Amino acid sequence: MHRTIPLIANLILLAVVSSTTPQALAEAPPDSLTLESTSCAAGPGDTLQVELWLRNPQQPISGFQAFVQFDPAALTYLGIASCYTKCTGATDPPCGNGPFQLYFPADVSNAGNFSGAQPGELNISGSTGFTGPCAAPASADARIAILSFQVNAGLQCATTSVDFRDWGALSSELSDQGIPVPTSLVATGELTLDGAPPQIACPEDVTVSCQAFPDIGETGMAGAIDDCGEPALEFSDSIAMGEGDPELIVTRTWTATDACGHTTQCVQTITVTPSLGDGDVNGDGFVDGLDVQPMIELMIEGGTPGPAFCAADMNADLQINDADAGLLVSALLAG
Ligand SMILES: [Ca+2]
Ligand SMILES: [Ca+2]
Ligand SMILES: [Ca+2]
Repeated sequence: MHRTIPLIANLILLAVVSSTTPQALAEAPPDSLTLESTSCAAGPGDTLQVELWLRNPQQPISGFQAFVQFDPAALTYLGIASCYTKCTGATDPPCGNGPFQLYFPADVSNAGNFSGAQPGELNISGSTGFTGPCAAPASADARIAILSFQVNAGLQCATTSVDFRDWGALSSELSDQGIPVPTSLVATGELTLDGAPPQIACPEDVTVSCQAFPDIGETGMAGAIDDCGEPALEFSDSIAMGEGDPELIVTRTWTATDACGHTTQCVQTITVTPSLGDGDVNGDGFVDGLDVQPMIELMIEGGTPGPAFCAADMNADLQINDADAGLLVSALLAG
């Protein structure tokens, strides 16, 4: 007989490495222009996307100018793969939903072509229309453009950033009806260019007793390495009854995640064998009436191997049911 026990949502964070990945700005400063990269999961030859956003406008915004700079030794601008999120006229999703209609340059692929341009410089600006459906000023967060870059060769694990700059006397800023709006500029911050997932090694498959199962010292830890830093390790379990003799088969999926969000998994099989429970379901050192209620809860809700489950499994069949409750009652009556 094969019975599947409800999957346990047993996700244990074993090690967390602080991530250098900039996240989308949950709380941007008022009236800000931001450069955001949702992922640094790009290595040499990969495409890195950086989005230009209007964030948290406190007043109507009808225009912007963004003078962008990047390290041309690290990144190559991919104009054709980039796009404005034009109010109208754009063809590639999600590039058809921005607040601004008029752009300079009209084609974002030419953002690096302007008088006096230096390598690594992009100039883009735009405004809402004077009339028509795109005439309303922006009043909410809006993605203005998606800028695509190729990560240059030999840069695995290098860091870079995409920033704002001034252009002569002009600043990167928002505006309304041609009047500059005091603007907070938020650049990408440091991006680790990482195109490779971590490597992971699972612990050996093991057989442990019910009581020993929750102890990671008994079942073993996975190991993981990443070329750009220490990855985070976590696992999740799914548990099913084994065939034949009472035993539980725990399929433990280990996942290593690097700071850029690449993941690698491996699977460990843990066989849990029964052991006689002592009835101390609440773990207070006594077998008494206080153990009845948690026993009933385990009977109703089920459970997975752990101190309470194993203590309640008084007939050692890896199930908590009437038989265990009866044995507990007998133990209580026997004093
Ligand atoms: Ca990596
Ligand atoms: Ca107890
Ligand atoms: Ca039992």
